[in-house]
Amino acid sequence: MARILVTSALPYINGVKHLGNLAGSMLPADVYARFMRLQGHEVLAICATDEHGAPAELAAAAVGQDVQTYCDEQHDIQQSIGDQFGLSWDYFGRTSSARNAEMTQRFAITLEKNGLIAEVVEQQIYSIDDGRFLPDRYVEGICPDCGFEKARGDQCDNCGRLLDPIELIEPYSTVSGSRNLQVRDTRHLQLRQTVIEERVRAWVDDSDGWPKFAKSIACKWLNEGLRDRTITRDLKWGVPVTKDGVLREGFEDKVFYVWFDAPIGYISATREWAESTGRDWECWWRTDKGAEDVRYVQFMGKDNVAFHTVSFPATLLGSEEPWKTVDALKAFNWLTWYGGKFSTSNKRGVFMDQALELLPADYWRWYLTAYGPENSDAQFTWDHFQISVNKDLADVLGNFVNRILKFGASRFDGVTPAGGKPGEAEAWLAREVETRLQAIASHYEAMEFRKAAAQTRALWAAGNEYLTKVEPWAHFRTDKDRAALGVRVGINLVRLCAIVAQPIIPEAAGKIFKALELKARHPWPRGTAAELLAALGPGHGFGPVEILFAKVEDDQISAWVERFGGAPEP
Ligand code: B3M
Ligand code: ZN
Repeated sequence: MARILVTSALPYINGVKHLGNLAGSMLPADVYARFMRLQGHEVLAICATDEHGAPAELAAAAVGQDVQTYCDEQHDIQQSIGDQFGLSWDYFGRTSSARNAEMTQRFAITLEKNGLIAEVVEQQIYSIDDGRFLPDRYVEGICPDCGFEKARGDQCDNCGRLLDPIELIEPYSTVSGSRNLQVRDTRHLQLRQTVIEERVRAWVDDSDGWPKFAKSIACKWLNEGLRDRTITRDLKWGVPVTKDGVLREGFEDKVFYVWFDAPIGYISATREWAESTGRDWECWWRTDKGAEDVRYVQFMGKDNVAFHTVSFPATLLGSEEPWKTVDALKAFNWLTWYGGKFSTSNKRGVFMDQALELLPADYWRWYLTAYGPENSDAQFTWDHFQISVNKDLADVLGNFVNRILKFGASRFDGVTPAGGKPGEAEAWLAREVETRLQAIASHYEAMEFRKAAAQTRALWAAGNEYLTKVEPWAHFRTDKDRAALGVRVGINLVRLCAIVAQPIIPEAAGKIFKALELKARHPWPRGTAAELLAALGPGHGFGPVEILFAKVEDDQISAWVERFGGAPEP
């Protein structure tokens, strides 16, 4: 039994997340955590809302709330939607917690002691009409690279380039729209990544467990050479910058940059989990306190990789303290909305709360795992969604489970019958079960979620194929033993199909277990296929299953296309 720490990129607080956010970090983290728990490992799954910085301030201002109230509300909303999606975090924290402020300040002080933080004077845009500096998203203008007219101060959404606000052409304030701006000097702290570059490089080179995609992104950044990075901002909302226990002189109106305190949130959230449950947190995070045998796995979208493979490790390694660093980092591509962007700011696409208004979580969990943006971008379209869930969930899984349970209930009174000798069909099925179970487990181990889903579906498909081979309904009158065997083996196969479905569609799996009069959760199957297919012997009761998955109908799809649109805006 291993100890596995799972974190998913922390969702920004600025509104309910869209399906792309879910597919690229929170959902695969949950599927992985669930699988590992079923394997008997001790899993700690940590997530939190990422609450600081310009995005939070701007989102609060847009709805006329003060930012603390806004964050309190949005945190609860995201937590509740996560629960409804079955995201089984052990703890869902907040980066605005007192713990996180304390840990962030402590890291900064340690890094400074180690010569890795420098105070510098920088040029930033100051708005005379707003009476404030305009960091990051507080300023927009024309992208110097591609000419896009609404490039943000930190990044151009059109060409993806990271920007410095003073590079924008014809900048204006997003607070007031004012163009009455100046470039002024302002004092900031920089993390001297250039000093620690070689250590980070050696650490990345050493990492052999990372999936290729994440590693290639990390290497790309390292090859371009690291730059010192400003880790403070002229903002009010964030972790205050302290020194010797008081606000740092000259930094009274500044806070740490959101990307400095957010990953530290993984640690502080673990600590809060420990404090609230009377557990130990250091055995998860300090290699001198037992964390050297933790396997730490991170999940995130590709745009977050640099922060997790370079900046955050620079913080951890630079502290010269024995912090646990990531062992395997799984990065995802984009889920696109008809080839275009899902967008929080433009409300384009389907958001997590809306998705649950349309269909239960398992439909989305299945679709986003089986067809997620894993090795390339993946396109969400309503048609593809409809075809996929109808086929996989209703036709393949639902149909198999329903057929056998219904027939068994009507002909064998809802009790697994005795009789019959396993033959060729059962031998074929046993081989099938053995290969699929092995494949599913090894794909999960390798964090290949689409492949794990495809093999899961293949096992369900084997169920239908088995029934076609043995046709218990055709033999019921002429050879009752033969029909009995088909039903008994079929029911055992239903059980296995539900067991392997648990990581992705836990609710449906639970319904099947209930119909089989079994407990709600089952560890990963162990034993030979023949044993597994005989796990429920004669005399085991079962009932009909509630409808597992209703088909998504054409008129539903038309209504949703109407409501959400069916193509990206130009
Ligand atoms: N809040 C999510 C994002 O960029 C960002 C992740 C932080 S992880 C420490 O979508
Ligand atoms: Zn651009």
